[in-house]
Amino acid sequence: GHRLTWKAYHNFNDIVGYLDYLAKTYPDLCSVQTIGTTHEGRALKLLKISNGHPANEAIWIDGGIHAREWISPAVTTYIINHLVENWEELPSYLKNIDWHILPVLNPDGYDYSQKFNRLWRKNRSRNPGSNCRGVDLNRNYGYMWGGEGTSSNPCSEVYRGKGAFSEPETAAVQNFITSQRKGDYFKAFLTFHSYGQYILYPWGYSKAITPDNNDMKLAGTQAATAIRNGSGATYQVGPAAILLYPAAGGSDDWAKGTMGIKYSFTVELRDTGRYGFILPASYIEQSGQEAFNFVDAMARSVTIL
Ligand code: 0X9
Ligand code: ZN
Repeated sequence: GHRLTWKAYHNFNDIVGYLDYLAKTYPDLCSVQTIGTTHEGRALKLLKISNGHPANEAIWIDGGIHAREWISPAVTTYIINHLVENWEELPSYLKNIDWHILPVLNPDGYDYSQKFNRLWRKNRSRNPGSNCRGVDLNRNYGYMWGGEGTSSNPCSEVYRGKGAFSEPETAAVQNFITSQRKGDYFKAFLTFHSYGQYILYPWGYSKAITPDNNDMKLAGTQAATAIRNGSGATYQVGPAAILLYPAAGGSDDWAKGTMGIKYSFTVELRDTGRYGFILPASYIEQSGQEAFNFVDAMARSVTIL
């Protein structure tokens, strides 16, 4: 294991090596857990950062569910680095949280996008009866699975899979989150994508508005303000189906609708279209700082100050 730079996009093995390095270097703060195994046999490794206080609440962060959105694993590892390397100086509302961070939820797809097809989106599962590979993992979660904005065609970029949680990656997330302390241990569920500069919250499956829409809007707006105060970048805030498009089976809807995690957000990172998915690595530091400011604002919003 070893540290990472923020000047290049790293491959999956290097990212996992970084998690292992942290667990070895900071054993009182960091631990690595394998929550599942992909179709191609890669371990889904999650980093827990915690001071071990039993009263802590938790925040979930994942990245890399869509293979081609390389900025996402880059910023989730940036967030990890920022938390761990500055731990002693962090405010107590950040230190009294159990952080569960999975930087690469779709490592098979990520690897494929680095080696063979830069714009690959799905995982790499085989689909019986079809020559097309892969399921869109953000159409495979169990809340309103199969609805609008999804496809039953294995060749589609938004193929939902043959059933909810049919994929090892989504099943691993479901198993892990349901296996954690019950009650409202998880205060927030945050998932990083690109691109477009949006802070999205449920619902994604339909344009229906949640009963607590105003709470989500407030937390989202405060986070957008924190980002803007940092870098000047503008992030739009709103319900996913309205601001973007309806798409069912997303992880954000499942976190809120099934798991009851009130503050569930999808962040679409930089940029607004100039480079799109092919964002140059020179944007990692700036995007990482924006994502950290987002997470910091969320942690403030969801915990008692
Ligand atoms: O379509 C998606 O999965 C996300 N956009 S992306 O361009 N990164 O693919 C948006 C997901 C928003 N949430 C839901 N629709 N549930
Ligand atoms: Zn995405």
